Amino acid sequence: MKYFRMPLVGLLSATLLVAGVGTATADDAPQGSARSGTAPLRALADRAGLRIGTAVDMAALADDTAYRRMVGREFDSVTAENVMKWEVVEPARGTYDWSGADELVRFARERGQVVRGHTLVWHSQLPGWLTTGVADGSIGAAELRSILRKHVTTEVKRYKGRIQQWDVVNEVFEEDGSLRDSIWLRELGPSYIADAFRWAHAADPKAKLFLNDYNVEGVNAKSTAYYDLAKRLRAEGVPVQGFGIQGHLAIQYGFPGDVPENLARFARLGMQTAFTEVDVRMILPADAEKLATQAAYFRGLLDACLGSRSCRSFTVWGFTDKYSWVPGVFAGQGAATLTGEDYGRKPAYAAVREGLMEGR
Ligand code: 9MR
Repeated sequence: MKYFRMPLVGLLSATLLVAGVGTATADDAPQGSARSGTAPLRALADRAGLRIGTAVDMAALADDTAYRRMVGREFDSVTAENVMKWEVVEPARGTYDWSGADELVRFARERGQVVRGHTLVWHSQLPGWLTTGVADGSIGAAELRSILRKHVTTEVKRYKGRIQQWDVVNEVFEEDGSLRDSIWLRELGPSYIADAFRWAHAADPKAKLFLNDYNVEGVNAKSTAYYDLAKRLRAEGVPVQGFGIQGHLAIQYGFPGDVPENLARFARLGMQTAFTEVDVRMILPADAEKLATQAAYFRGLLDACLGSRSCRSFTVWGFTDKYSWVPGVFAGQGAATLTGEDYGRKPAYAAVREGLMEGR
């Protein structure tokens, strides 16, 4: 079985040669052949038995024609970057806003794309009414549990049959492998995790239900905590089918070790794996060497996925630097995606393309 067709160093010099290749065409008609270099990523991914996805920024989708065309042309899986999160869908208690999520599901359906649902239970982007109610004691533990149950059930049912994979719980462990301190753990105890999976499964028995986190690419304390949790939950009959690896990397921290081994151990549990939010940031300004390293990192994660029969979905967290979340959170860092702010293809785009062409 192949994991890395080329050692990272070899790939690095190879990608340096192709730096600056082509520009994006803003043409969502999937024309062209693999050989001429114009076949969209989704056509190549299809041949490799993989879904290639992107997070979608709904404001950009509405306002930016080039962005909209590229989402349709290049990808066959989409994830809502924000519009399926709790603070968006239930801004006031009992008042729902599904407009963005509905729009994305419709967009995907028209283009033959699957949807990854993101995310049901998280410590972040919770509605104010919920966090305030818990903080001031007006929402107690029993009520909080029924609020969570209602949230999971309502959202999953609404999109029943239209979501391929749901990120049921997101980022529930600390780096050392202890459960993350969150309102869910503090108020409900660790059983909220199994409960969330059971509720989601009852609402849509066909959706594949995922754990999802960052810094879990390789074998480490955090990914081992997920492995142990998944093993235990599955032994108890809890419907957990997938392990989502976000894949937010930074070239200054090095490429994570043991990625193939990590995927393999989840596969041995009978689980699916997926890369769910891949981007590779760098300290700005970008230069040819950094972009080549970035390309090698994208390729390293993609090859690990292609090398594992359990991994059928590879999603990037945005495909253009124009709308990337990175510079807003990590000052002085960015250039983390496959194309520049003008949609010009970076070496990382070429590396992903070549990886898909080589296939499994
Ligand atoms: O990209 C998302 C950004 O627009 C939001 O402001 C942010 C809020 O926390 O969430 C970002 O997406 C995150 C994802 O939902 C979970 N994993 C980490 C992602 C990057 O922060």
